[in-house]
Amino acid sequence: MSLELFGHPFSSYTWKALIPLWADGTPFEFRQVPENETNYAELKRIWPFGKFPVLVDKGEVVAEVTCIIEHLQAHHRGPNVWIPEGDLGRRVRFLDRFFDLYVQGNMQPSVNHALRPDGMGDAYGAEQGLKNLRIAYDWLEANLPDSGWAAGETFTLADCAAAPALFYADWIDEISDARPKLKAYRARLLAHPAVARAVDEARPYRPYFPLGAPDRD
Ligand SMILES: N[C@@H](CCC(=O)N[C@@H](CS)C(=O)NCC(=O)O)C(=O)O
Repeated sequence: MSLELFGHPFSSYTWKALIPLWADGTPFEFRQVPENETNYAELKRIWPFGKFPVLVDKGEVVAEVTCIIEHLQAHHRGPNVWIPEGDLGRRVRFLDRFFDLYVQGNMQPSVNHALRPDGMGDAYGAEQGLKNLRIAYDWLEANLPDSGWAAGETFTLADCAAAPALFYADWIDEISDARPKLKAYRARLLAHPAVARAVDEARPYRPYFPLGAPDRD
């Protein structure tokens, strides 16, 4: 198989790569890490940071999931246009950065704090992250469209980033009825077939969630 994806079914950034692969019907081999020692040793050989996902395309190593999606669009084009041309494409790229940096980036300190050994956490960082996550929620509530996807009518890179970011962010700080547009957008994302598949395939791993997975979704 020419395409291999190293990742984990519960990992948010792995979802971001799986969603476009599945939505396009692109064949690939999934190499789960870190539990599979052979796969993990191979991942660390090709990408010494050991972070995932990483795509390997006939020997070419592509890290960073936004770059993976750009690579898929350039070399394994399917029915979806992940990054359109022009102003729409620039909006898509901006929103992709927004979901990675301002949503995932601000929820991650809470997860890190919970994962660290006693006395080694960063309660202040977690609290600051939560404060900024709520600012990100407010920004999205004010700037998301009432229907469709993050950047308009088509499902793009921005939505691939949004789906895992909002799925897990809601577990850390629930998106309440006070933010109806954001809540409805998250629900539309979870109803997308590729996202629903990611949610289902991650289900067995929910006990791993360090803050305790809520009984919803
Ligand atoms: N900036 C990277 C982030 C990748 C990342 O942080 N992945 C997490 C899993 S969601 C990971 O590899 N965690 C394990 C580790 O840091 O060793 C991307 O966009 O691909």
